[in-house]
Amino acid sequence: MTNSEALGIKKALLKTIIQSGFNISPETLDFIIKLPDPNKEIKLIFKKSPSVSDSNNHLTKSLLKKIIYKNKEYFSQKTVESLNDEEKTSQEQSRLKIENTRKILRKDKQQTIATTERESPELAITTPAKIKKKSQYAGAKSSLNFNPLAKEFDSELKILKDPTGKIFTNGEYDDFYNLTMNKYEVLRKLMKNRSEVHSASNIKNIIRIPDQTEVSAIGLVKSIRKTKKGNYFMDLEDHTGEIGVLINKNIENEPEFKNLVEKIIEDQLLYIQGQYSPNNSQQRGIIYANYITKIDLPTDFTPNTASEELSIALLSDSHIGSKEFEEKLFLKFIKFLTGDYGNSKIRAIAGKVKYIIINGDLIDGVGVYPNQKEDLNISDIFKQYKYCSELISQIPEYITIIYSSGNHEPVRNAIPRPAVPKKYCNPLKDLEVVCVGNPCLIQTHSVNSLVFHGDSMLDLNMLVPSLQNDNPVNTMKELLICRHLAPVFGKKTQIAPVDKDWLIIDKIPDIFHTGHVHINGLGSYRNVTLVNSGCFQSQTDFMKSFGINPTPGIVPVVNLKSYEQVEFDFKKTI
Ligand code: D5M
Ligand code: FE
Ligand code: ZN
Repeated sequence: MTNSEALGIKKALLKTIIQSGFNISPETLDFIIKLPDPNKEIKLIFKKSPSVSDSNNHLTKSLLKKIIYKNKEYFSQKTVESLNDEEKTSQEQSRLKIENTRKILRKDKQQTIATTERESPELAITTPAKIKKKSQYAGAKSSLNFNPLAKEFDSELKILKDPTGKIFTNGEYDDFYNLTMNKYEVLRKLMKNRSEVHSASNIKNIIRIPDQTEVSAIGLVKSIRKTKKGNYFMDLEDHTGEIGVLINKNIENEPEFKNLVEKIIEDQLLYIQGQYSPNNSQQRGIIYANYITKIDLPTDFTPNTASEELSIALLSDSHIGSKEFEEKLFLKFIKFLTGDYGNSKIRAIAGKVKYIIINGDLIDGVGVYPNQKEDLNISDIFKQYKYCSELISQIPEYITIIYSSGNHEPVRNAIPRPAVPKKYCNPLKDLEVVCVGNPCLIQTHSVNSLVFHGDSMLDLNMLVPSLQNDNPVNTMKELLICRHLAPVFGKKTQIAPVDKDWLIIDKIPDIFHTGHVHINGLGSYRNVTLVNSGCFQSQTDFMKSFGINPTPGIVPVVNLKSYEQVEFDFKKTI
């Protein structure tokens, strides 16, 4: 049989399985394919599945074995024998796999984690941990092949800010007006906290001044353009009026200002100091700016730290249900969490993971973009969640999972977004996954993480030439500098007109976590840890059309005590 024939059979079989309402892992599918008559056997498996009590339409390998053993008389001799053969070889295979992992880990010079340490024989892994539903897992110490530190500590999670249930809107003009006023007032207050910003005048008062005078103002950028002579001209407005501001092109000789000016876009709040020149030959007076600043972060920000050596794994954009979902990489991540992956050093890091944040696009959803159906292998949203829960149920119970909504979740597209309603993600709720809105601020063991899917980052990257999709950390920095998660209004990012601006970064987070771009990045800015998660989905035609080269399978883990950041690239290491 050629490879393409084998793939054809596999696809047809998968279709039958999904159409029959079953979810299946690739491992189980590979096993079924190898049965003497897979098409016949699968129908029999469906028929006999109710005979096994934990049959929940998730066709895992262990369930499959139970069904076959329990109904031996119905299945062919060869099928039952193949089960026995499988049993014998599986231990050997898992040993080989682990050997292989270690070899690759040692060879791979580019890996983020040093694997020079030798594996101690007593820690050698023989069989993968079998962790079923969390409720079944509780107290099942023997399920884990290592002794995770995180298991010793209770979870300390607080949701500090969550828009869920507080973001109703009529979509009327008043709502937009209130939103803008609230944004201006709160940002202005933040700007005034800067030591050099104490004497800003209302614009209405500035335009009444009859003589040339040194002035300062705080306003939102209404428009900005480059003049024929290469200077910048902008209209700045506050709640009292509007004024023209000229920024001399010579500012470009000062790198610090050039960097700031080239990133000025509409709707940002600025503080301007300069010489006001009343209306001479011009229609109205203008300010010749000699100093400009955005709100920014203070230079002396000190992050909160956990008192224990626990850490947080930051995920997003797994797009479960998509044909391009990288399930194998996701399963490797789960193995990492259960201590079945890598050497003792890697397992020590895995054992510290106490929290996982899933920052949106956990599922691919349905009807998110035109013709999405063609890209899905699970086209029912409930089944997508069921499949998610099958995967997530394998994560050890002592890890707290927080799930925030992205643009693929079954909630509104405009930000801020509420948490996914229980009716969709019930199986996840059963696993005690904490569902929250987006953006949200959460506290884990004293450390505050600002969780934002990242919708607006693409707008910023499009408008500012020096910001690019393949370096999301720079865009994240800019959001912090603007102290706003969507500093430009009216572009691709849909912003809901609610009366309070949930997108203002008023409280400085210790960790700032985004996703959406599908390209991972790690960094820091003024002691704030910046993480863009990347994804678990390989390139779709949709991404290709936007020139996005995704980086699937990389998981950043941040230590909550030391802020040490480690990236696990599950694509590289096995
Ligand atoms: O976004 C998938 C990828 O595609 C991600 O890298 C963002 C990018 N994307 C999504 N929508 C757009 C638009 N409208 N323009 C440019 N790039 C886009 P996801 O949210 O996972 O569907
Ligand atoms: Fe996504
Ligand atoms: Zn997204």
